[in-house]
Amino acid sequence: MRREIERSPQEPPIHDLEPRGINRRDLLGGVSLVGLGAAVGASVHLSPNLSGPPIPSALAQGAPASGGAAQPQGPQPLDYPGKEKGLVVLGERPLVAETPEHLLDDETTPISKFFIRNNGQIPEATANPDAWKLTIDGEVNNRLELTLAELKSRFQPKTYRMVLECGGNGRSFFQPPARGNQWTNGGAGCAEWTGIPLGEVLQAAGLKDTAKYTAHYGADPHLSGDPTKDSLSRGMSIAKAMEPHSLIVYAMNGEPLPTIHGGPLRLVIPGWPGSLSHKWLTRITIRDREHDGQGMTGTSYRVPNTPMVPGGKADEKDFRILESMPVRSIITNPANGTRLPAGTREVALRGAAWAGDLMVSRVDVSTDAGQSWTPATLAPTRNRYDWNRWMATVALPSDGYYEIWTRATDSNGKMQPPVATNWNPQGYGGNAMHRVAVLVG
Ligand SMILES: Nc1nc2c(c(=O)[nH]1)N[C@H]1C(S)=C(S)[C@@H](COP(=O)(O)O)O[C@H]1N2
Ligand SMILES: [Mo]
Repeated sequence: MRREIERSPQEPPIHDLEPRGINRRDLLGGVSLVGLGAAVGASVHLSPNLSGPPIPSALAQGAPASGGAAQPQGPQPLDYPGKEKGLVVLGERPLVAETPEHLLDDETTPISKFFIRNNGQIPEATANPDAWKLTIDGEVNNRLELTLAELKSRFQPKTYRMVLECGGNGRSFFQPPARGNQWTNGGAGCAEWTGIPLGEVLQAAGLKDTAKYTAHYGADPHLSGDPTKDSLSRGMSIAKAMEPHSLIVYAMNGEPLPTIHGGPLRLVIPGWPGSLSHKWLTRITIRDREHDGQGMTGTSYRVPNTPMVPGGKADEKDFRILESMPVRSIITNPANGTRLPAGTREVALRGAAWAGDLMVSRVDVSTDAGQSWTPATLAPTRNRYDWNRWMATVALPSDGYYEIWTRATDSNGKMQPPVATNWNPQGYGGNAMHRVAVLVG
């Protein structure tokens, strides 16, 4: 049986997933708003006829218990050293946790709020990070074996703030549900990554004419413990590997890369699915053809060339590898379910937007389900692959219930759809417009 890379064995079968509209994330909103004002109360319910963006009908059921154990169906808050409890566990073995949108309100995502995605076991922290070894082999003239210390001394480090986004981000918006971790929009974060451009290291190894594709290997044991199996082994075109922002990273937000994020050494391949950003990196083999490691075949990280019937049968021959991630914007403040004082007549919104390999050309917000739109102001990015923070103010003509929507458009003119489109078996590219509900009064 083929393993499905984005689905952890511990996840409930599809038919156990929460019904549409009762979204873990909304339940979370209900418990996490203590500092922001009361959650929207029992009067709130929402149109159930739109699949996709989160809708806070769950809030109408009252505040859920905060203890995950007491409420097995509710959101499971993460309990992990150095991580905020507000992160939501999507899977325990392997450990997967997402960041609710309102916790992505920092310009640079702190390590404590950064999402976690594993396919295998988490390796033990290494006692001597500088002695960590990376091998570059395959279609190269000089096989390289470099310690982290040598890597740092031989090459010029670069620091960029860049979005890392799981290929399955937004998967929960698909209808019928797609296989895998049910990410809302929280399988993404934007951190400052410090490392050595991968292209410079490949240049030092000397790429042969036959060099076509990378293959990534790391130190995380397979869940089964079987040493002959890789938890994950993905790869990319040489062209992507040679981009100046494709980094071999050893520091995150100015700190040594934490073990949970792949420390002491990982790849960060911005714009493309997070699975290319290999953690606990030990070896990159250059191949003369497309890599066929764990996570490269079948429908893993692949999307159909022609639109398929939602829930239908896939013809794997008609699939291509997912490369650049689609455009996405999120509202990071106010949080979904925020109650504003009676008489409030406008609300200042903050958010973030990004677009894979492309730029964000605009972000618009709506309080009338998309009948009219107000442009947001985009803050400049620091460097390519950084996200755009954005701001907007919208009028709230009376007290009562509002849904605020955001949509971004990329530099090719492609806009987020109101619902997740292009259904595919493993749920990639679910970039439906993000919505939050607020109650005035
Ligand atoms: N070695 C290894 N690297 C890995 C993974 C993994 O399971 N093993 N998961 C990948 C996936 S699917 C994602 S989305 C990112 C998540 O990185 P993070 O946990 O630092 O947020 O790591 C990638 N790198
Ligand atoms: Mo991922």
